Amino acid sequence: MDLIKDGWFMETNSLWPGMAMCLKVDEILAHVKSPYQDILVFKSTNHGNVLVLDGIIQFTEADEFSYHETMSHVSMNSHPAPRKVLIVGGGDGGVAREVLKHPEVEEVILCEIDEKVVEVCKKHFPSLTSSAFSNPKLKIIFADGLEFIRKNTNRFDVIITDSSDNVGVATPLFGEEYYKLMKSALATGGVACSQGECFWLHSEFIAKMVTLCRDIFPVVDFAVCSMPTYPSGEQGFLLCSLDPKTDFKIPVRKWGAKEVAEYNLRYYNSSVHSAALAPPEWFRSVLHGDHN
Ligand code: SPM
Repeated sequence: MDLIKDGWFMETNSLWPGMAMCLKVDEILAHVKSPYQDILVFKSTNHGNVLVLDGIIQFTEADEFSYHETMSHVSMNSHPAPRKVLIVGGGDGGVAREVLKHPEVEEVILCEIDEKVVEVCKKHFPSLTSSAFSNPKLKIIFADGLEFIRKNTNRFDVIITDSSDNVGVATPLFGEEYYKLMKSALATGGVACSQGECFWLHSEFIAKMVTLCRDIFPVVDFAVCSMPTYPSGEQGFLLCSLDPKTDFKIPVRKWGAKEVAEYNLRYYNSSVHSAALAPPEWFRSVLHGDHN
């Protein structure tokens, strides 16, 4: 795969046909093949260091906080007491960094399949990894996420699946079996949040996932955040709750100026939380199943 040409990294994929994100490369910092995927880290001229897995940008240092804060705080602040948290994927440490800001948290298990991702991110993304990976509440397990949750029942208050896209190594994390296993691994009233692709590009796929989840969980919703270096500039998150009373639009704990300062937030606050759950009209009909 020729990822870099004339000093530009170009991200093309059949998941976003007819478009490409290009970032100008300053320096290649790492390029290794793990047993699972091709891992590239480069320093870009304008967006900081960039993590690329199998040719797909996972994040840039310039906008990672949008993805990681939304995924973590929308799910965590939708649960009344999130003490035990499982992160599946997320070997870059971004979600762990955010989840560990919640004072209620007692234990976080990060289950990452690819040890090499953790190793590379420790070296090149200290702003994501350093606080989280030195926190005694965090335990990293190198294992297949689906196999790990299969062995756990009634254990976690929140499960966050921070996977790469629905191709290659992450595909099982988008299937019915995985969602049923998550339901069993969640404790009473548990909340699950998964990387949910992009509503501009994958609305049919999202509608299918929402239907699948509604057969398993009493409450299902979808949040979005702005991600300027992702195709179409948006990222979605699929949210499920075992508690029929959960309303994802209304955070259980309100985070305003005090928490923004205390937790060094750059994207999330309670207004952003509710806005993330307010779909545009055309997508609302997709979510409610009355699309053609
Ligand atoms: N911790 C960050 C991991 C990011 N996971 C990938 C999310 C999928 C985004 N899809 C589009 C990516 C295109 N660059």
